[in-house]
Amino acid sequence: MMEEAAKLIAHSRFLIAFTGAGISAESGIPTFRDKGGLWEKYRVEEVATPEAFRRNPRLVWEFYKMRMRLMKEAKPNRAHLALAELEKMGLLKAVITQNIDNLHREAGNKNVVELHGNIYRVKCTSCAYRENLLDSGRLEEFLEEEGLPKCPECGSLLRPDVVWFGEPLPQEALQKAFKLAERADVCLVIGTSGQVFPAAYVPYIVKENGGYVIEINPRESGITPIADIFLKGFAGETMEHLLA
Ligand code: BV8
Ligand code: ZN
Repeated sequence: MMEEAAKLIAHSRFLIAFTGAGISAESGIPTFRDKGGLWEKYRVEEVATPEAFRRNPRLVWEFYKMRMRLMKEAKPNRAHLALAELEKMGLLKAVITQNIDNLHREAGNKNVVELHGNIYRVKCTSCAYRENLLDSGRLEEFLEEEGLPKCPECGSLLRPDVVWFGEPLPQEALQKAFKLAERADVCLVIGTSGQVFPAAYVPYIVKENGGYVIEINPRESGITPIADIFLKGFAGETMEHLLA
């Protein structure tokens, strides 16, 4: 299986990767639906929906600031670095990620499509103000602030620039992801339970267009039934074997 997968990748014409929280698990970032995952401590309805934010913005900001603190300490792991290597080799055309942890960019990938936003970006709930706290260098100060973050332009509440349940995905990112999936002859699916839509359509679109799906996951997922090759294992060591 491993050799077959390595061959498919080496001879691919248009390789893409579709990643979820599992690829960042080895960087110390908890996944959502595994044991000890995020949704065990917080109910998603309480922290990742527009209603939750309207009802209790303090709780939602507590949740996202906790994740910002965690993610800013996290480093890309061997799996992220392997994908950056594949892009450098000219094989990997894009990474389509559900993750908001910025680790694919930090690993060196240039062509990254973020379907669910980015934890370091905040946006105003009223005007068009947006800020990437990493680029503006205000992340530390922002995390120190006690009260609810307010827009410097109009004074309204700021929110995380991520996609909550019940919210539409950024149209441009979603269209780009689906076009990439249509063109892909091989799609590496790494570390996703494949339960969240419309993101999880990506591997299905690859299949519908005659592409191959290689899945890397220590356990079966919603994608496994359509995977041509299922490499049961952790992302880091499996990606290293694939590139060996
Ligand atoms: C939408 C926010 C419509 C940012 C996330 C009712 C109303 C509206 C919509 C719905 C509804 N009911 C259902 C829906 C659809 C809903 C949905 O799909 N729900 C599911 C749960 C049934 N989708 C939506 O709501 C989407 N919006 O449909 O809007 C609309 C359209 C037009 C106009 C108005 C409305 C929005 C979905 C986005 C939600 N936001 N995150 C954040 O805080 O992160 S989703 C959340 O789950 C994360 O983003 C995460 O990326 C995503 C998917 O999870 P995974 O990445 O797969 O992670 P998970 O923990 O599940 O799995 C980890 C995997 O890794 C496991 O398989 C594990 O085995 C594996 N693993 C573990 N360790 C390793 C490993 N693999 C490799 N190596 C390891 N070491
Ligand atoms: Zn504003």
